Amino acid sequence: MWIRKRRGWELKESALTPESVFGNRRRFLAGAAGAIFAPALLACEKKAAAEGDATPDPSTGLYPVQRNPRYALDRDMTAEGDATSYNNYYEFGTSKDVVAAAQALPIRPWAITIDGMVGKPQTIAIDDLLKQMPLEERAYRHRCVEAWSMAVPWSGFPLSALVALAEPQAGAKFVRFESFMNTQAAPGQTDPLYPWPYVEGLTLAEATNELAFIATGIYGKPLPKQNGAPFRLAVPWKYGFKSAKGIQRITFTDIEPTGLWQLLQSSEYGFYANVNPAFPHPRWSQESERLLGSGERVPTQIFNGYGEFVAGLYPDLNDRNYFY
Ligand SMILES: Nc1nc2c(c(=O)[nH]1)N[C@H]1C(S)=C(S)[C@@H](COP(=O)(O)O)O[C@H]1N2
Ligand SMILES: [Mo]
Repeated sequence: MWIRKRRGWELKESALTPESVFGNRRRFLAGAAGAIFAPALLACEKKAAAEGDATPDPSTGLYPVQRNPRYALDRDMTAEGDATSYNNYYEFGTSKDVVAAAQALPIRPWAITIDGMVGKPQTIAIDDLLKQMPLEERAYRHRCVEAWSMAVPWSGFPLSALVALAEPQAGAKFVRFESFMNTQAAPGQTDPLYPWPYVEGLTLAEATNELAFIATGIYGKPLPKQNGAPFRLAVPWKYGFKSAKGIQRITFTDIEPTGLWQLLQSSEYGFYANVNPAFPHPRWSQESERLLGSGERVPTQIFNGYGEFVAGLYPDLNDRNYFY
């Protein structure tokens, strides 16, 4: 069995095993096509890593920020080394080992464009935005749809503060998050099997729920590139793929946004994707999860344990549409 105690230095090796038990995320894609593109991708990844962008992060001095005690954990915090070395970031490759490749992404200058159905459309530089936002730390659980999980201290601000800045129009019902597009830095984005850029969406009610958080830091420091620097979502009651990384554009709309995973395989990845152990993924159970680091398996909770905050958003807990 692959459930055993793992130490930090063993992570790279252990990272290869667990998801193969459930089947690779992209196994639904034609196996032959995947095999053809994989070697080209590896060569690109190495090149990008070698060219890495080493500009110091100008937001370093902002952290650490005060922890908000309202959001309690039911488990130990994941070790920093585990949360920052086992990542999903398909722009930089399909393995969990994207740290080196992700360093090629330039994260300054970086602007966030707010557009669509808003009273205050604007493009704002990340460091100007950080000065205006109420920064705090929140310890949140994170549950990947692949059934691994972690608990991390994000730094950042409530998404509702950014929604307020945008002044959504009365007809706006959804918020669409679009991540960066940079085929020079991100070799995964040259893989034609994926409909880049990465897109995700929330209803406006979800976006203004107190739990919805924009993370700009983690472990009292600016976000590392592999964790989505400089600006990502953290919506801990949903499967991890909803928490888009490397966001550059936020659009308010009356049309339900279609995420990248949903576009790829709508029978497996839907719009809501709220965590629920009672609804299995078509190819694996969601009843339990593997903690990054210890490898311990624990039961998965509905809404990832955040039901007290968000259950009211979803009128029918038996409706599968809310849970994939
Ligand atoms: N842009 C982008 N955002 C993304 C992903 C991605 O591939 N690209 N992967 C998602 C998935 S599946 C998960 S589990 C989390 C992983 O975040 P982490 O690497 O910081 O743990 O990011 C999510 N956001
Ligand atoms: Mo994920």
